[in-house]
Amino acid sequence: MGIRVSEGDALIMVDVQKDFCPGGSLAVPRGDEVVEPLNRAARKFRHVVATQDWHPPGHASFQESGGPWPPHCVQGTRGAELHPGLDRGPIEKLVRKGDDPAKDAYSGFDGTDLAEWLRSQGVKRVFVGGLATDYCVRATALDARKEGFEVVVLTDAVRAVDVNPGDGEKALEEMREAGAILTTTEEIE
Ligand code: VGL
Ligand code: ZN
Repeated sequence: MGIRVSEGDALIMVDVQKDFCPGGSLAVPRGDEVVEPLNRAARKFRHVVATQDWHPPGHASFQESGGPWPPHCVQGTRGAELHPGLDRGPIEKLVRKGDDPAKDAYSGFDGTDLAEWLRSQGVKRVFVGGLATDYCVRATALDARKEGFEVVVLTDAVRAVDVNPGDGEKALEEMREAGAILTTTEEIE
């Protein structure tokens, strides 16, 4: 019943950054728990992408600028670094987004060359994990569908902010309705 990973597949590890993990400025509850399943999954893929939320100081999404979030993932700061436990070896491409001071970009496809790059590598299907289920994972998975990729969401390798209880579950349901397959890293081989 497993899903077999092949050449035309890519793993997208969304925003596994210090600021989104316990101790960070926008900590996702148990956010660090995505690291181990993502490291295990990454070994199976020919293509691994890591996205980074990458905001200039005073970004529009920060509360000081009238946005919803505390300052986080400011370009060049420790908090914007990938979680130290995340294996760098398998990462083939780093995608930074959210660098326009005036607008937020939750999706790894928003304002980046990710779709073109994936197509140039012959990728047809993307597996998505990381942080946070209800924001950047959701937006990245939905955009991947819009860009014509098959999408598999790794539910054991995502964690939600859950500003409102149930947001994470609702986001998973939305991704499923958009055609994403929900599975776990245990099911891929
Ligand atoms: C994210 C809130 C603000 C995320 C990024 O990576 O899910 N959430 N910026
Ligand atoms: Zn952000």
